[in-house]
Amino acid sequence: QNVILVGAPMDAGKRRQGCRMGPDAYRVAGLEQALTDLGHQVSDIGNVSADPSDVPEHPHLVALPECIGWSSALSRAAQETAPNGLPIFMGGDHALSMGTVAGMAAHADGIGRPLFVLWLDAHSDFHTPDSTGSGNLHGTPVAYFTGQPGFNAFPPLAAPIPTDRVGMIGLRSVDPAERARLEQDRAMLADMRSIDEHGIKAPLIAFLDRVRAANGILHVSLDVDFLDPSIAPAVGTTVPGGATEREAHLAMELLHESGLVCSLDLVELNPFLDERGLTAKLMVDLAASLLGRRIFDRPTRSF
Ligand code: DIR
Ligand code: MN
Ligand code: MN
Ligand code: MN
Repeated sequence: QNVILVGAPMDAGKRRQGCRMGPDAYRVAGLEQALTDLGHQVSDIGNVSADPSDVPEHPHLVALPECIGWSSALSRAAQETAPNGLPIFMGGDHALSMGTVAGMAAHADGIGRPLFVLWLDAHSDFHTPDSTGSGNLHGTPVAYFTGQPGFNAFPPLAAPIPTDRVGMIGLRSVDPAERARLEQDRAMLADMRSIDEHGIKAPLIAFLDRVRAANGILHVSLDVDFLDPSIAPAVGTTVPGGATEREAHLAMELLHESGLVCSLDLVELNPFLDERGLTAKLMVDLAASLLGRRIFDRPTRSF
């Protein structure tokens, strides 16, 4: 398979800085080699930069013009790379998904297949510019690409994604305004309790069945804080009680087996907060599992 690494050193989606170093951390941690070793044709096209924007700064929203500039640039990067392989967007903070998902949705629309989005995150990132208390736009991408109101300053969506094509797994920090809106909506929500009760396989397979039944393709957006902070400390918004290393690998292996994944965001890695590259290396290993790394094929004789 062709895999295209796209650097997205976006740091504008929140106040705390450091995610701009993410793409280089993935390069240093050996992402390209790990995927090449699996037999893929991997190319690293370098880093995207934000388009200029003439929207004025906003009194409450952090770095609004820069976030808009990243959205258009990354939407274009997605539409340019997706016809040639599976793009991996090396972030960068989670506001980058405004652009990558919008671009992938336009691509999917062009090939006549619905785009589904799997959001692996402690947070639902379902604030609108009107509901965000922090003003950090990394808390808003899902609301944007599903066409919620309040995003008039942002690039118009070629193909808004209906909320019933969104699955969220790993939730454990949802603000009241997000929760109120999610409860009205039709996204598939698996909070940490669901994982505790049913394991991570059950909600994931249920969602993948939805994608397959609709002949869809799947964009995966992996936020570092999906993972438990004890194994993934390099993120500005740690929330205790996250996915374990084994749960995360199982999810990646099931995603690989599904054959449905068309694109991947790796977001919120802040290498400035990492411990000897631990988090960067774990994210590389998870990407490798998603791209086919496994111990044995299944079914195997080993039970
Ligand atoms: C948080 C953002 N709910 C906010 N969430 C994060 O600022 O509104 N997403 N960190 O991953
Ligand atoms: Mn997020
Ligand atoms: Mn998060
Ligand atoms: Mn918040």
